[in-house]
Amino acid sequence: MSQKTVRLTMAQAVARFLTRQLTDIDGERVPIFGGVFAIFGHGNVAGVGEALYAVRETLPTYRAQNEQGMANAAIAFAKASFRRRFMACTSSIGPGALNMVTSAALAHVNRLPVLFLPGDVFANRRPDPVLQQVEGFGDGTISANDCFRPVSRYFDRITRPEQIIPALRRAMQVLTDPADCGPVTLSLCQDVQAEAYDYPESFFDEKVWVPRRIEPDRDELAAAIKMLKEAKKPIIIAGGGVLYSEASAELATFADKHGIPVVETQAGKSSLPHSHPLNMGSVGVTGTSASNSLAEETDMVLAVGSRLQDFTTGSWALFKNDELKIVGLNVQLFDAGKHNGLPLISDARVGLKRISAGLGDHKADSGWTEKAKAGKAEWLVAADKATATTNAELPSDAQVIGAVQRARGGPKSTLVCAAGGLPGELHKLWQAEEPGGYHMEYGFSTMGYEVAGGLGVKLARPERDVIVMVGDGSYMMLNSEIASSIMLGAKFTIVLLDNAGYGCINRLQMETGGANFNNLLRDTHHVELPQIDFAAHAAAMGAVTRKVGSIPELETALAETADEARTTVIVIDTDPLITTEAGGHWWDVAVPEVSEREQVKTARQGYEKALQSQRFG
Ligand SMILES: Cc1ncc(C[n+]2csc(CCOP(=O)(O)OP(=O)(O)O)c2C)c(N)n1
Ligand SMILES: [Mg+2]
Repeated sequence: MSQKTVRLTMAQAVARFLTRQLTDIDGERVPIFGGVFAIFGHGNVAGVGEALYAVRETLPTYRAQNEQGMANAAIAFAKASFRRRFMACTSSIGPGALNMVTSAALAHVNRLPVLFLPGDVFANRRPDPVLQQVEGFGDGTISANDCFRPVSRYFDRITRPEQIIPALRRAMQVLTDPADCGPVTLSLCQDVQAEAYDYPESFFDEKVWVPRRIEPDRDELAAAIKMLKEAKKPIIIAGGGVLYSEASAELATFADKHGIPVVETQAGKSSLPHSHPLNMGSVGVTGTSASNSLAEETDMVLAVGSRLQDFTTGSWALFKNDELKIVGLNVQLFDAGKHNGLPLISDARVGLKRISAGLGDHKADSGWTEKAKAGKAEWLVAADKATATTNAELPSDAQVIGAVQRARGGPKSTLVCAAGGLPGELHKLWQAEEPGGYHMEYGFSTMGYEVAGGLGVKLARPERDVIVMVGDGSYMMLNSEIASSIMLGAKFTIVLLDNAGYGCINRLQMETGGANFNNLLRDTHHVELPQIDFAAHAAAMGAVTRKVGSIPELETALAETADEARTTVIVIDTDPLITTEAGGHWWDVAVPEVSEREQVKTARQGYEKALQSQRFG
């Protein structure tokens, strides 16, 4: 057999292969890789850098400011694309590579696709130790990039140029597989990037990837239908899998037809429009009173595309019905069978359709459906109260959310957030009308995701009004991709809530009996209290900036800057102590068993009592 071959370096083979991977979006063939984020160093500039230059017209390379920032932007791109498209990230060896490890974990937890291409040490070991090489005394095969292993769905180290052929094929399988989807790391030894090989031409044939929609197993489906028919008080938990399967229309039809209320996780919020009568809103620790009162009573949870993390289940103390049964409708058995749930392995869209067909005209008790609607009406009154305008000198996060919603909310906006007090408030209060209109990274809740995430969302969805809400702490941790957004003309709006510290952790500290210590800036060891001028800081990177002194001023600034051509940062001072009282649920945060502080002893008593409501296993 004589295969036609083409002589390329390994890095050139990677670049060419990536350009040939396509997908189909609404009948249009588009590259599946939206581009490559790159920060070069000696570990990738000569090999990968030269190769990316050659394909720059078809596979754009974007220069970022920080490897974690660029990786977070790439992950946000994939999330905003409902995993249908994704990006690659290349770094040098050592610090550049390890700056991406946190992002790899973020993608791993959130089941989001991203291709990491960090440079690695010389496979031939001739110049060892190279600059930035970590040397293992007892293991010659170890390099810093081994840190990617536990946080990659697939890891490979490329020590010969031909290894890239099976490695890239496997990488594409993992990136596009609905169940295994997550970060892939191909660690590219520097010398091997530059080595030539005669690659089969067929390796570079165009390939169109379409999402696999798994049909449910007949017996699992029958069991799930039977359980739903027998259930007196069923609810649906909508997780991120509903959005990734683009199953919103099927979920709405299902809820309407069978009268089953829907509660949303952080990743699943915006699965149904806020205005849908059976969308009860957020569930769990940051849940609405409407969702949580149903969850307390429910005898049957249909969890669709959810990891059932502790914020969703109220650390497994939320569900109070002894008869509770769980069906896990999920592409991944690992999630589907959690907490003794009946697994229903299926794509969300297909699974909902099949269950609905099996249920026929079956409807949940009308009393249950009516109770849900009444609970929602009651919740909306509480939510309106929390988000109403105010002239307070230091408004609450909820009041800022209300202002952003009034000025710029609506079907065209996408709200981006990740960590701090805001995710809980937004989960309860933000009103998303379109799938993906709410973009919350709350699997890893990584401080610093917000600004970089805004960039990734804007690159994926340029038609949307992207609004990032971020606390002062998260902003300080990672903000430099503002400069990248100016460079790329990928404009979005940042609303920065400055409460002078880690407000949510300070509140958690107080709730667990702790002294106010090391969270708010005023409670830290300091010689001088920092007075950070965030507007000046963002302006120095080229952003349009405003500092506003009240909620009405914020609304005006948001309206006035809506059409700015550049990324805009609006800063407002907020109260670190106020949160929305309505809704919510206990969260398991371990309180010390012994302490000299009376407040800790009291908190411990409350903690031990709360633990009694927890179901285990
Ligand atoms: C990288 C990272 N480090 C630490 C934490 C723990 N943490 C969660 S929220 C938070 C404080 C966030 O402060 P800020 O952004 O100002 O929001 P606020 O709590 O004031 O609303 C911290 C330290 C985290 N989630 N991510
Ligand atoms: Mg803060």
